[in-house]
Amino acid sequence: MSEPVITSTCEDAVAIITLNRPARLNALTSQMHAELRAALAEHAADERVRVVMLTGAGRAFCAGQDLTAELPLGPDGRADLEETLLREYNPLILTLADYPKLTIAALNGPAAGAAANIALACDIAIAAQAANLQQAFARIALLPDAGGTWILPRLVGPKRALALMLTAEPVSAGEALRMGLVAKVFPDESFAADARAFAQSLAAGAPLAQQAMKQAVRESLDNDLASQLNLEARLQAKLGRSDDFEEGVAAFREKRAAVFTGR
Ligand code: T3D
Repeated sequence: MSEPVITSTCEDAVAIITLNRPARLNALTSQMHAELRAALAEHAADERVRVVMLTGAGRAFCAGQDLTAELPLGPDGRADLEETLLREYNPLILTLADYPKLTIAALNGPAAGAAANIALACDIAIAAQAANLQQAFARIALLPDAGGTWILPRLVGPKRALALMLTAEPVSAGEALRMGLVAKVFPDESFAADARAFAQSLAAGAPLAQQAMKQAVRESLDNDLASQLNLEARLQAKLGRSDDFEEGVAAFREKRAAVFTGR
């Protein structure tokens, strides 16, 4: 049996999945996809886990699809990339979009190709100063996949998205912060500890409210204002009946930190 290519740990409500092929800059293979699917399913089902953080071993987050792996071939003998996308990348992006816990992409270094779009599919991305995001696809005569053509125009606008795709230039951590692609940038030396502390702070939040925020933001992309106001009212009605709302208000009145249970 081959050695595992991801590691997965869980501590204090935070699960950390680490892509672990540092000599190949953690490039994605079928084996890595399978292990990633299994780890995400395991953490989704684990009641202790509130936040799942995805990061990379070594100096990179991930260099996208492994360009040295054997490609599936179509009947014409040419590479059949659709097969890989339908089998591996598309289900991963849809899993992240609907994931029942908060997801953080912790960019310890470069995120290139599909990896950049996997990072953007997580709920929030944070970066080390040395990290960058690169729509590297144009360099190998492909278009961005793994949801890149869907999410980038929504995040940065169609013109800027197309420029990032056409130039394939890396976006530095600082620029990604200014563009809103990442939420925080931490120093390289303390990144692992800072990322864990950030994940812990989110894990201390109210899970039902966090899930409702994810749902509301996602649905806002297709809703008009009136529908979105109704959605907010429906979701807030549910949250208002939660133990966590009572606890949040009690903690405020008692001037103490709230302890949320997700009920
Ligand atoms: O099924 C399908 O294929 C469709 C799906 C496509 C999805 C995609 O993700 S397509 C895009 C694939 N990714 C890329 O095009 C990025 C390729 N990598 C790079 O451009 C550069 O490596 C980086 C900009 C990410 C980092 O550059 P640098 O100079 O810091 O490192 P390096 O020297 O290029 O890489 C270090 C090693 O990792 C090197 O191996 P070596 O020479 O030391 O033995 C390099 O070959 C290897 N490596 C880097 N990226 C990949 C890779 N090996 C396999 N696959 C890679 N993607």
